[in-house]
Amino acid sequence: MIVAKTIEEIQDAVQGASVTIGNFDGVHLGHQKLIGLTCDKAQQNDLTSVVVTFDPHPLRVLTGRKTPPFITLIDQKLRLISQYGPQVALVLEFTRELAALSPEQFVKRFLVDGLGMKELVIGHDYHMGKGRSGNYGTLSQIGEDMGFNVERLDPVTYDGAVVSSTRIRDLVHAGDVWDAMPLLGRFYQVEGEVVHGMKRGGKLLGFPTANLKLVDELFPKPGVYAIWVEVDGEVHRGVANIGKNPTFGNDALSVEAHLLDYASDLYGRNIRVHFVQRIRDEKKFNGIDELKARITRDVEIGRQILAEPEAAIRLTRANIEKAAK
Ligand code: RBF
Ligand code: MG
Repeated sequence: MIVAKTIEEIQDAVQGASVTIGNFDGVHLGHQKLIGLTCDKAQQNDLTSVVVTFDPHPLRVLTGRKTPPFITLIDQKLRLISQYGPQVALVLEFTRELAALSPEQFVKRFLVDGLGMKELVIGHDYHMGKGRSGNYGTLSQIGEDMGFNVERLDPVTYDGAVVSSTRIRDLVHAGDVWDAMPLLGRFYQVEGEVVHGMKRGGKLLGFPTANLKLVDELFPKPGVYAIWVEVDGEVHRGVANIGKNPTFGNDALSVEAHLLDYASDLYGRNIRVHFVQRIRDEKKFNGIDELKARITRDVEIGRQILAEPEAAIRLTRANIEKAAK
């Protein structure tokens, strides 16, 4: 997948495109289906498949606020999008000037003149342009004038409710990572660099942890989780604690992973943490021995949860395949 930030970079390579456009936060089942259909239409009509998205997220620019925390950061989003097969991702810088364009202006400049768009695939609730005035109806009309076809997909539902970034954010925020998994088609994941923590874990407790460098993204609510940890493409079992370590009274939130059966230290390395299931709330213990005993139990529970890796991995794959249809 080619990643471009401007039309100029790809204009010569893309002469005729099948396009889907959106924020795609989380690259969830609904997004996966949009991207899949965009690729199918490209193949059928001899076009280039292009995913158009924005960075920063329009909400950040338009509200000036930091909330909500997003499910995916841009690099992670692009890596996930690439798994669903588009040839090009165009990441347009979202600015107030861009937001002020009418749908006609935006579509003409970027999608029609820029990419030679012939097919546009949009989600059921898609809106774009100044005052969000571009919707399925107005875009179809613009398409008739400018020579492209618009297809709107019905919402993807799971368990009787629409799959949406908001629903996934709420689940993860509540710690319900296991329930977010089928909506994402994979476990909820965060990635980042391992930084130096409080140095208590290994020596004092006998459970060394890799502390993630925190960036502005969505984390499950404080508590203990069974996790998979990816290090350089290898997958390890682990348990994570998210919280302020009330037993020791830290001020700052930390996200730390204790890897089962893996002893090397991970400082400076990049790891990806997949949250499988929530085990319990974080607690203030009366001393180190009580905390150690409880972590020992967490590790046992973690092993049980992760005992069937194949089954868990098959489950995420099945969801991805289902979404691709
Ligand atoms: N610290 C707490 O104060 N309360 C907890 O309930 C708690 N649970 C933990 C569970 C696991 C599986 C791990 C790895 C750590 C936990 N910790 C908890 C964090 C512990 O205090 C921390 O790893 C050390 O203080 C080193 O930073
Ligand atoms: Mg640590």
